[in-house]
Amino acid sequence: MAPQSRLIWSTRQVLLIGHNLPCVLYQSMGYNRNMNASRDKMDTWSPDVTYVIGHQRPDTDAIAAALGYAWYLQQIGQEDVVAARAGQPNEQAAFVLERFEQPPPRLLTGVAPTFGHAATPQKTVPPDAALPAAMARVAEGDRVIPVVDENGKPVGVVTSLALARAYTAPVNVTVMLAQPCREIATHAPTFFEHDRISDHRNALLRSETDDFLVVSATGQYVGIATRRVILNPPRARLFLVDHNEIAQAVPDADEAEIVGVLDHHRLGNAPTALPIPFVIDPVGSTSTLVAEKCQARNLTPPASLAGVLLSGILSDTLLFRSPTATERDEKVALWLAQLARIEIVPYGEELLRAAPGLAARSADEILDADRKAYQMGGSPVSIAQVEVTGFQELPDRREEILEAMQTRLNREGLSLIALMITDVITGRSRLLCQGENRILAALPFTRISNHEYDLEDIVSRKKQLVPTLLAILNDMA
Ligand SMILES: [Mn+2]
Repeated sequence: MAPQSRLIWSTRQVLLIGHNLPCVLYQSMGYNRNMNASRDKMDTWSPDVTYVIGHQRPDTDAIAAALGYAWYLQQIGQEDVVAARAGQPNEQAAFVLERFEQPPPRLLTGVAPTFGHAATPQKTVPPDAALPAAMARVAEGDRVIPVVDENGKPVGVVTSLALARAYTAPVNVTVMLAQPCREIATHAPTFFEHDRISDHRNALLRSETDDFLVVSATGQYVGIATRRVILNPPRARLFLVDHNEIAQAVPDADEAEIVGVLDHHRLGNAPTALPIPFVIDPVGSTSTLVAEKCQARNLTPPASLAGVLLSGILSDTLLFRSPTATERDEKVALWLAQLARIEIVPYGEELLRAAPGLAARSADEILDADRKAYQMGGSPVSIAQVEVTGFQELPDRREEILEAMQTRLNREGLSLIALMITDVITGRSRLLCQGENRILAALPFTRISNHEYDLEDIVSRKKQLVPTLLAILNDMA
């Protein structure tokens, strides 16, 4: 038996499994084990599928656009397209899925290539098999032969080098041929199939091994991953809808292949290796763009999908009251409403009321569900937005929310943190602010009380509030 191989790199945890030959399992470094364990088969991505996926903390438009555009791509003949989501749909999006009896898009919690993606399920030999069994595998072209016991657990690998040595050893040929594989099996570095390759890349570059064993969470043999494939693993194929910035995308999107973008937000995408279809069109919602694509191809979405797309438009445009709404949104919404047999105004009011309000949520949830970071005149600024149906719950929660804002201001070293509270029924907003006094003093809004301002009919963060704050902070810089 070969000497036990040394640990090539330090790990937080090392497990010993197997019985004949100790097999070292390298666990993730600097990576939350619980999070890893929750990455079960359910949300493992496949390299053969294109995922149409919206931004993190999906709202109605992100969910609707993913479902709608995946359907569109399928209709125009693209195979293996799946609608996906980067998290739990918000309450309004959940209301829409239930209202139109649509299953939610497939959840992806991360799209990093894992050892499972790099593994090939090469044929194995049992530990007691005689050497010719392994020799036959080499003749078939395998470089290493996994030795796997009756419980499906690998006990090592037989390399062609080890076989060559056994065959040239000065022993009786009959004895040599009867030797069991386990006796010449050597250790191979072993990884869990759900471990991210990028967490181990540096260690892999330093290792001298070319072949690695990959096992399931319970230690069962999954396959062999070669260094060549590990260093250039299959990537998840993502078509981004309703966002284009990697920072807002599903975790590890920087390790995926972005195959297209359909969006209505500001441009903030990293360069791609290949030319891709990339559409940013400043209409009221991405659902509008999806519906227009269907119209251009004479495709009629089924009533339920039309209802979902209509919801995306009504949600993002606040029933066309937002300054982001365009004539194109209204026009395509009429078409969808007809297909879904829905009256726009009463349904739209019902949809907007499906937002959870302030009373039902913690201050942390209210602040962090939809918060975006900006640099303004060199100062770090964070702006959250929450939709409500009336301000009646605000006085009760005001002090608690302001305290939670102060915590974030200090913790994140911000110059300003703001919470825009938008009444989607009346189309008016309030603003809660914490930050440097010189900034608060320069705010051009009517002060209602300490740290609270009346934004009147401002409802759009990106089109109204951000440009106003940007002008103030740029002036100060
Ligand atoms: Mn949108």
